[in-house]
Amino acid sequence: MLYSGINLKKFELFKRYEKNPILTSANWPYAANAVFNAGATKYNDETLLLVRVEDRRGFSHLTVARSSDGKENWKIDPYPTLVPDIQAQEEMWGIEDPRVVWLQEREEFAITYVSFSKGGPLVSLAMTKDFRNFTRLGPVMPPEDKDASLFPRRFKGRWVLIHRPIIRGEAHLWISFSPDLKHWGDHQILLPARPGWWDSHRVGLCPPPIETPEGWLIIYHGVRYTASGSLYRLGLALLALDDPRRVLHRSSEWVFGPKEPYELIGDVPGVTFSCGTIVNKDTNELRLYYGAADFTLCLATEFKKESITQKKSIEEVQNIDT
Ligand code: BMA
Repeated sequence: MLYSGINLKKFELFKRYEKNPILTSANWPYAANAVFNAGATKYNDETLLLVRVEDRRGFSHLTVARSSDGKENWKIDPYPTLVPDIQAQEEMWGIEDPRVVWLQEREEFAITYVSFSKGGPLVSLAMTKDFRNFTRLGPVMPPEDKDASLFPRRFKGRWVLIHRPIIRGEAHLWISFSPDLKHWGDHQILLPARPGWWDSHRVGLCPPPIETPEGWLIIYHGVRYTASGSLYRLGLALLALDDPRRVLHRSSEWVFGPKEPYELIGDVPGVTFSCGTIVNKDTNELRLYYGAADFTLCLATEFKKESITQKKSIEEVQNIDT
């Protein structure tokens, strides 16, 4: 294990977009308190963000914003796109933090999101082909559970979900398996929080796993409690391509964290929290969309010449430990 200070002189892996934040409640076509933590995907040659919008009751819903370059000129749906189902008890206090994955086998997008129920936050699943009509498959994990995403395909016939239950006060990444997206089992801890480290108090999956030739790239958030609140930063891990239960690497340092005023001032200061990335294979660019201080939506791009989606640069840029 390398001493964690050793990389201090190395450059940053992500470069913030100079016009951050890219979306705020001031841009919204209707009244909103905050817009943040958006799922991201490509749809009809555009970048589509499924943005978490918090209203002034403190409840959240999801609204689509589209842009041809993923940076500017956002076209925002004039009304909420996916609202809590008031018939469904588990959505009574809103829906939050979506992760969007294209399932080629089913030819539809899967959206895992947090439903806020009386019993606490839980993981729900909805499907869509067009971001207009949604089919809710209902809760897939009971409270308290969040930060979930499917992998885009089955492994040995089973769908795989990464999620983050809180059990006995401990918050680790877990992995679970299902033959039908409904019945889940073979649960096990995938990536634990690390006492004493920057990710000591909680960890949770950020965007959906990204497939690379060397493995599934996982961007996760780690939380450290401090005297002035929690710090939410991002770290990396790599899972085996054929068996995502196998962790090949995990970065010792965080790769992104709150620094700019818009990340340090907001409803929850000190938070950088991502639910979506877009990988452009032609330009080798990875765009990370992230919520800043639970208040606005921002963009950072991975700007190393050799992408972090290539093994060489993962090892060069990060002092990776297993
Ligand atoms: C987490 C989630 C996120 C939020 C973060 C920081 O538990 O609820 O939606 O951004 O806390 O408040």
